[in-house]
Amino acid sequence: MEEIRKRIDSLRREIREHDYRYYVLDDPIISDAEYDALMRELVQLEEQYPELITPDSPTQRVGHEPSSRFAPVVHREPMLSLNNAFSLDELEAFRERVEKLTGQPVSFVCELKIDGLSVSLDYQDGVFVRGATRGDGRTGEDVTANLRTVRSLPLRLNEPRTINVRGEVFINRDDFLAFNEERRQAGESVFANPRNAAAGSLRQLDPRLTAQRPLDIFLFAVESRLHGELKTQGEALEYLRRLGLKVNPHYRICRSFSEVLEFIRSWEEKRSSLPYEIDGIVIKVNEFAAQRALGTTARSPRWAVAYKFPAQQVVTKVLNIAVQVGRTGALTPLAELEPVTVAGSTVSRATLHNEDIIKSRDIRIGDYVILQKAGDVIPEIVRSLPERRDGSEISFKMPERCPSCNQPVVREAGEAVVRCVNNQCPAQRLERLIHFASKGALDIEGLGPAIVGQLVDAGLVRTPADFYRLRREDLLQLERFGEKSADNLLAAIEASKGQPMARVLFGLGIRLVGEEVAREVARAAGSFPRLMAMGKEELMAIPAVGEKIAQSILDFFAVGENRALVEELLELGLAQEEEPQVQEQVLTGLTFVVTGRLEGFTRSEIEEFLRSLGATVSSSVSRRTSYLVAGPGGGSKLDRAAELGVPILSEQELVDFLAERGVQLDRS
Ligand code: 0OX
Repeated sequence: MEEIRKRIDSLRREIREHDYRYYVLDDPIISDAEYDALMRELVQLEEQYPELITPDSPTQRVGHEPSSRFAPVVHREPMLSLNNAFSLDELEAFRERVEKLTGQPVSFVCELKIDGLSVSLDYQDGVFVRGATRGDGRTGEDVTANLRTVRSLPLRLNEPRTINVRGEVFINRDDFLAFNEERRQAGESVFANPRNAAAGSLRQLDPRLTAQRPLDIFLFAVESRLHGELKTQGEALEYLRRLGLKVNPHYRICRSFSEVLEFIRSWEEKRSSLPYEIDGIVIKVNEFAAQRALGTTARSPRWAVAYKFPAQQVVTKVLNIAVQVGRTGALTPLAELEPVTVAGSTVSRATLHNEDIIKSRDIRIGDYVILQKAGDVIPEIVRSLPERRDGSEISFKMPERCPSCNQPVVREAGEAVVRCVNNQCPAQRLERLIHFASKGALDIEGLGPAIVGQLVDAGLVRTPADFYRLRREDLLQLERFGEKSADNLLAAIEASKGQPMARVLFGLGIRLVGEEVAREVARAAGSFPRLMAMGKEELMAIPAVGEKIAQSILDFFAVGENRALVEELLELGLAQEEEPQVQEQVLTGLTFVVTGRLEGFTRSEIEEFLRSLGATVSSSVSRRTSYLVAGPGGGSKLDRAAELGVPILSEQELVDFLAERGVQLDRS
């Protein structure tokens, strides 16, 4: 018994830790399958020994505690989670239970299990008024402002209904890869998979950042109040679609269980052809009457089950753990693997992200490890196989000095990343030069990593400005350079002088300044001299620039060498002035709330526009609100504004208000 109690305690501790990493940090260190295994072991033990159940056991709640960063939302109906079936046997058990409990034949609806995060949406008189995460199933987080930025989420339904619906927010695989690449290039940490990226994006504190994330949504449930007028899940899905909500088209109503099995089989094969990740199939009893008869447990409905696809895992060996120094100085451990094929491609390397992950997964050089392709995207080392060790394995330790420049590295408090902070570090310099010439930046044809390396080794190039001082005779001395290739490269370098400021800015490799941010900053500043003169407030007035980005830009230009580089580039003829499009900040100090339906814009467009003029935009009316902008269907915000004496502007009045301040607001 004591043994059991100990095991239960240790499982609970482990699960809590993983919950925290998964839900709070968006940075899990074990696979879903492993997590499920821990949870199942705990559930089984508690079933055997119910006297050991405590109210704070992870089995006693559905999800995670809502974080205090967002306002809590109590779900009118709890957001249930799904029981999993990991084998066809377990699926068969589900069917038998359903048949036994209903005592009659039922039909099923099979849906793709979208690998994202569940949300609840409230529409009032057809207008999207609130959205929340699932949280612990009873209380979630108010992420309305962030959900408003999801383009496929209609802010108004086709019918003026008051309704609660549920769905899954996710990111397409390609969008995820591009987004991660952009983060990598901007020196930011990358997400392990699309699900984490979606979760992190939806729980951004600044909706302007969420707006730049490629979030998407599928809806799959209506509140039970509608179960009178709608008789089946199939009808509910059709109805959601009629309302204008996005419903995944690949669902099927199955009259028999063999059709369910056929559906599962066919999607196991086809899943990789979908643009988004699915991690299984959800099987739901179709008839709402039968659903009601089956009921729910505290955690999940008895009328539904999630069949989880087996993860694609293989075993391979870690030959070495190398440490790469990135452009921003981040040291990243990289496992070099004995090449294996997993989910259709050969993998010989896998990032280990950071030291903490290597420690927690206990991965040593020489270990056999389980390699998984999470949803066919990025290969990931899930864990080591200690039972296969022979004693020759070597523990990994992050070097205390940069492997390139030998200067001491630093790890900032609260950060998992170790950095080389030596601006002169050769590895960083090389990466910065490669980045400067790369496709998203100056896009200099023929100036790829190998040639840049050659130029650096020959002592011809130290900073990006040196590219523009290369001479024909310099290149001709180099191996593999003939007259033609030298001329071509010089022409490509010369041509890059015409690239817009945004690309040069991105090419500088300022931390947190990705392509998109660089475009917005360049547009707002108009020129480098103006940008270098901007203060923090001014920078932060640019949509897409939050405090961290503003600080990063200031830090960059505070370094004399960086300013000198930009000045040299300008002298060489790069980034010549463009028309400044900087908006005068005529609304600084004013707070706006926008409600109801507007004619010429979406609400988020008008909000972004107001912000670009210096206004603060809030989602609720308070004493601090300067103006409420209200279109038809405004609802409760109008009452609140009237109550507090907050002036209300119609759309036309807003246009006039802005015109008086010299700003033209064009309806499209
Ligand atoms: C999904 C998905 C998730 C309704 C009752 C319990 C779970 N990830 O695609 N959940 C549900 O259903 C809810 N359906 C789905 N398709």
